[in-house]
Amino acid sequence: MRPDLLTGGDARGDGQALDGPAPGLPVDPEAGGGDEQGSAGPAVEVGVDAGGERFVPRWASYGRNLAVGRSYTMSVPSNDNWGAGDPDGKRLTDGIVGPFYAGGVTPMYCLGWDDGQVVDITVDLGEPQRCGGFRIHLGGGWPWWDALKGEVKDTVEVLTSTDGEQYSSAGSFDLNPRRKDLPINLMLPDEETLGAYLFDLALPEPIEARFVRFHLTAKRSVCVSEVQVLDQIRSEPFDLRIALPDERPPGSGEAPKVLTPNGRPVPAPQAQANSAEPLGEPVLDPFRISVLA
Ligand SMILES: [Ca+2]
Repeated sequence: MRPDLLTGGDARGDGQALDGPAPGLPVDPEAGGGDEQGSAGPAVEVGVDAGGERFVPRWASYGRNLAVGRSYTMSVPSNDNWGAGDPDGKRLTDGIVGPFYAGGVTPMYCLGWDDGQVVDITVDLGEPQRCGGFRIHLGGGWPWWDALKGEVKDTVEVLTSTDGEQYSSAGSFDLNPRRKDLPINLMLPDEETLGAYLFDLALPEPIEARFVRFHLTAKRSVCVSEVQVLDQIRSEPFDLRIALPDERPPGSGEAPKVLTPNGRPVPAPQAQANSAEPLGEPVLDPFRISVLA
């Protein structure tokens, strides 16, 4: 079992509780989960922080792409499914990355390979360079597997070499990242799926390499629009610092605000004035007004 499943709760961040009630929610004795004697198990008090390590998102930044414009070889040529192909032999390092969405025009930016094919894409950086990480934009083809649902079965390993003869592994891409693993500065498609993505593989410390090989094993009709070699990939804690309405700095003179039902903060006096008009129905929870105003 993956370690993050052991924590229970909504570890994927996708709203699907994995096991048992979410922390802080009351336990329903009729819903099972008790011991063999039929008791309901330990009760969870409503509104009490169940504790645990606070999750802080991370902000990713990417260094210089050492592979852009560089030549590459492929052990298996691209197919031409849905407009895929590589007529000039430049598409994988032309700096153009395909959409974060499968289908539509995506294959037209890509090279394609079919289920069962194993291809080595080897980029020549021209001279030995310090490499801090790698990226590959990959997706369907068909089917349109959603990486966020853990559906991707393709694999991509990176191997590097200084002489073009002896290669050693630099690790494999995680092609099924969890929501918590995605950088906070990524904007997902509206459906919040990842049918295609510019996956990254950051190294714990830079390595010296001239040749970088992406060893792809296709488990479907897969599309790849770009491979990248970065001099660095940084991932730093980034707290969104969403302030609750009652968290005004003391003495700041900032007007108290309340949240509308759709989450927009508005000045409390304005909200109270608006709540009686035009239909006479309050737009705010009276409890919040009385506490926060
Ligand atoms: Ca490209």
